[in-house]
Amino acid sequence: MGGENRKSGLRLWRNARLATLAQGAPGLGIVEKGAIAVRDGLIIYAGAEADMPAAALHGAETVDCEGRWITPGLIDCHTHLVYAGNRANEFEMRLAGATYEEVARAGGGIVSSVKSLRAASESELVAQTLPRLDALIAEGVTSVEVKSGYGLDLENEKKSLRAARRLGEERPVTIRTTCLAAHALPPEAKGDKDAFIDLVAETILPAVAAQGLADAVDGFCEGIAFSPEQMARVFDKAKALGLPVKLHADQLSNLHGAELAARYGALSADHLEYTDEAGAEAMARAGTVAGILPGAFYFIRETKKPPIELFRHHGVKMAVATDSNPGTSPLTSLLLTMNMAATLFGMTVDECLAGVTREAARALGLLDKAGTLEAGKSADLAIWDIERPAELVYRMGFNPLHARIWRGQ
Ligand code: DI6
Ligand code: FE
Repeated sequence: MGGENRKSGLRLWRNARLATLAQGAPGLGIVEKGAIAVRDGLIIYAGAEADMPAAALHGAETVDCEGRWITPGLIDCHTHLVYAGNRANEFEMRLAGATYEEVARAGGGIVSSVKSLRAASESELVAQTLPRLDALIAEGVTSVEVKSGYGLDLENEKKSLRAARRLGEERPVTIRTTCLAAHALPPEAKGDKDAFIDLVAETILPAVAAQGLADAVDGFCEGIAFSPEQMARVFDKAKALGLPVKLHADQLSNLHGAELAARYGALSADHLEYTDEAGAEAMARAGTVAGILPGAFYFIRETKKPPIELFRHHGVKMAVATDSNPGTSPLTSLLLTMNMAATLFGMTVDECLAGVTREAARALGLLDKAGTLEAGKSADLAIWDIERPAELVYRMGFNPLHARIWRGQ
């Protein structure tokens, strides 16, 4: 019996304190004397140890957590992790007084990362990205969204998405890919945004969809990028191809990107510094998650904060993510990101922790598989050497991860 259970991959983590983040549970869904049972990589029980169906677990491979806290594995639901080189030079320009928009208009910005990415092979891209992914994984991250958007032509967008998929073969982590071809105008488009949007909608998206390279479609709706009308064309095509959408919205100005995203039933609208009440209402009605990205706000020294209070008031779910990218958020710590969301935006500990677990899963369309400690979900766990969950948000630059479990391993 015991031997059979071992063979069937039955595993038990006991003597733990759980922050289940279970849907409908108050706060963090805390269980003080908890246990988690896992079979074949899926959670079959998460709750009070005393209530566990003990007989069925006889002979399970058991880990005594010695009172440590277990949360769902963390989820980074917005990254541009795949890129080549870096933009430390632009950081120095900005320190000397240039703004992010000025650097972009002077031919730096996203376009300089496009040059570097086009010059790199797929294997070089993977090799350059793995240290960033490893930094996330070291803090208990078990799922990561990865966008393209530095290729900006068919071959290089496909190369980026293939590199992103390969990350999930190189490391024990769930990767969700997003095609962000509508990120910036490449030099060869010679200023013709509409023609480039044609290329995205008529060539890049269909090819990427046909090859199964993207799980979703994103765009940058902004004065320095694409208009709401141009993004709508991209979204119409994404919908026709059966791909969910999301949007970089209202980051530097209010083009009503939040409403546009909501109109298309977007999984999430992200950044949102300039979103107004109509935008928050539209997102609430559509069930579009707000992706809160304090790393970019901090790094480009934005002063306008996203309207957290409006999101709360209207019941918009909030995810928290690194936005890891070479230009505006060279950040590979989801723990530090939570601290920023709390300190800079006034999000609570519970909101921050939900933002990197349950709400991040929702923002990726993964809530049925991950993001909470509930039976039926993937056994993605983070086990922490902490006395209380607030420590995960409170510290800066300290990693209390004790162990990380992905799909039961
Ligand atoms: N908004 C951002 O903050 C990043 N992309 C986007 O659409 C910036 C990406 C970069 O500067 O490389
Ligand atoms: Fe981004």
